[in-house]
Formats: sequence, structure tokens, C-alpha cells
Amino acid sequence: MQHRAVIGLGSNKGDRGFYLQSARFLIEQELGSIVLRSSVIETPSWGFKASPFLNQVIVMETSLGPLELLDGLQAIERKLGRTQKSFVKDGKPVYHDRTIDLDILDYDRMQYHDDRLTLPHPHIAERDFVLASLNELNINLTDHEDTI
Ligand code: PH2
Ligand code: MG
Ligand code: MG
Repeated sequence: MQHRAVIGLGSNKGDRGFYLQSARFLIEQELGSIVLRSSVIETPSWGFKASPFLNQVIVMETSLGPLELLDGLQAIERKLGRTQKSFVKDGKPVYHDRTIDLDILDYDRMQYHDDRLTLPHPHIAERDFVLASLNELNINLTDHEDTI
């Protein structure tokens, strides 16, 4: 069965355009087909002091389950040189520069939560760099109360 996932791509380190392009290529090679893609936009870093990002949102179809998709996206992040993971310190997230970040924003409108994955992505409503691309694709993911 095919599932529909919305993925956020971000890069603020190295050849950012190359990393986004390579991530899209590897996603199609390994995880499913891309059916929609927003423009690539340059956005100021949100939540930490860092160089600007290139961001993009894509919609993909995949036969993988959400955790398998997460594994696949994280394998691509590692392949493209992602070394550090975000973590929480004193209740606040700590972010690092990254060659590529691939976040599952939505998977079949599923609501899900465990240590590794929360669906829909919990920070969509507060991040302009995601909302702008979702708007461009006419996708609204902030109509669940618990995403706000
Ligand atoms: N990702 C973050 C934190 N801050 N800021 C921008 N502009 N773009 C991002 O993709 C981004 C961010 C955590 O993953
Ligand atoms: Mg992220
Ligand atoms: Mg991430």
C-alpha cells in the first residue's frame, strides 16, 4: 500500500543546494517517489544563532511505514555528512549546523508519538520556513489542535 508523507528538507552547512538535491535524489532511489515539491527558499536560522538555511518541503509516496521511513531518512542524513543530532538540554532544544536535515512533517495524517517520532511534526505551526512552503503546496497541517 502506498502512503503519503510530507518531508521538510533543510541545510545550513557546506554546499546547501547540492545537499538538498542529493537528498531528493537518494529519497527517490531508496524510499519512494516525490510527487510534489515546493520552491527552495533561503530562511534565517530559527531557534539558534547560525548561518541561513535553504529549506524545501516535498510530498512523497512510499510503501514504508513511518518508522522505516524515519530510518531511511536518517540513513540519508548520515550519507550526506550529518554528524550531530538535535537534543534537549534544560527543557530547550539544542540545534547544530547541518549539511542536511530531513524531517517527517506528516504521514497519512497519522497521530503518533514515541521517543523517536512525533506525528504530525510538533513545531510546524511556529516555523515560518515550513509554513511558507506548505502554503505554496496548499497543504494545511495545523488543523489538529495538538500541533499548536
Ligand atoms: N531547523 C531547525 C532549527 N532551525 N531554522 C531554519 N531556518 N530552517 C531549518 O530547517 C531549521 C531551523 C531544527 O531542525
Ligand atoms: Mg528539523
Ligand atoms: Mg531533524
